[in-house]
Amino acid sequence: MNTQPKPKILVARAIFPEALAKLEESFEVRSNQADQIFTPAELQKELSMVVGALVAGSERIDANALALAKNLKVVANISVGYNNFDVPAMTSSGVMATNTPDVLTDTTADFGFALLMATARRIAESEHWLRAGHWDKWSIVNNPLGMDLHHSTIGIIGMGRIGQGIAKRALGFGMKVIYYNRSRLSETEEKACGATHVSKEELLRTADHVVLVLPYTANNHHTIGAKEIAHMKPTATLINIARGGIVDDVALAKALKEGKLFAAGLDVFEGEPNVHPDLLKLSNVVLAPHIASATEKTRRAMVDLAVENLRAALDGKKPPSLINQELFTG
Ligand code: 8YV
Repeated sequence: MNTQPKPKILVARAIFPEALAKLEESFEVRSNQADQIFTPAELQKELSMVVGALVAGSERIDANALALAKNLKVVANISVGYNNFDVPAMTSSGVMATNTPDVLTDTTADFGFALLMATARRIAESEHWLRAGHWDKWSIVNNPLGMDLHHSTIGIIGMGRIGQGIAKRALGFGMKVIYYNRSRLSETEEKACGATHVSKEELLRTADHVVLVLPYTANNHHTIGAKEIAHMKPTATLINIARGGIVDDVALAKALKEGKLFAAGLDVFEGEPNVHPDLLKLSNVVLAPHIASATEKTRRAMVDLAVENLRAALDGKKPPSLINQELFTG
């Protein structure tokens, strides 16, 4: 019989019970199934007691969080975006950082497209109109009239896996696809999604629908603000499934209110889970609570990949989605 004590890990947010039960076979798990988000002081204390942790976007892993974490080897994010990680601080503390790419690409691209359709065709607003009893007042001209997707131009900012997934869906709608990305795709990749690389300004000026799918970094803060919105067509829609902070929410609310943009669809917000009150007052914005990856199948796959990353790191193997590669020397 193995009498070795099981290594201690932290599961910082609620996960699927079967995944937790499986972890408990190999680890002593400090779990947070009550899902009360830790304060920074609580997180620091929790991390000081474990060798590995599963976290989500709600946990900021920085020098402060790591200050007492003398035995910590790995923090596995249940998320592809990792702007909640201070990667240099993790690397200098010798803590492996991992994320969950690929498993959520199609689900997130589906949602980006759904949000675009809901926004351009005013689906949420129409439902409110129906529920408010206005249907009997319908007419050819007095319906919530939307904007077409088919044969329009979609402009995608951030052309990674999810951006390319959205482009491929857009092709099925006969849309012209233009994109702006820090580095241009290869010719083969561009061909696969029928996409043409343009400057950010050209994209903003010519797209009927602008979709944001870029990762958040300090350099990307307010990629879309008043100046950028001023370049856009007043008939255009803006979709943000990337991260809060990429759009200046105050400038966006002002533009939507003043009719400088047709509509916006937002899954992410500055300071979420709070939403700027100016956005809450508007009818030409579709608001979603950061659910782009939220299907049961995909959330399970994200948890499973995060667990795989954690187990590999603690077994001395290379985690499949290691971010700070320099920490693996094996
Ligand atoms: C997560 C996400 O729901 O993967 C991402 O980058 O934004 C979402 O899938 C969220 O970050 C929870 O950790």
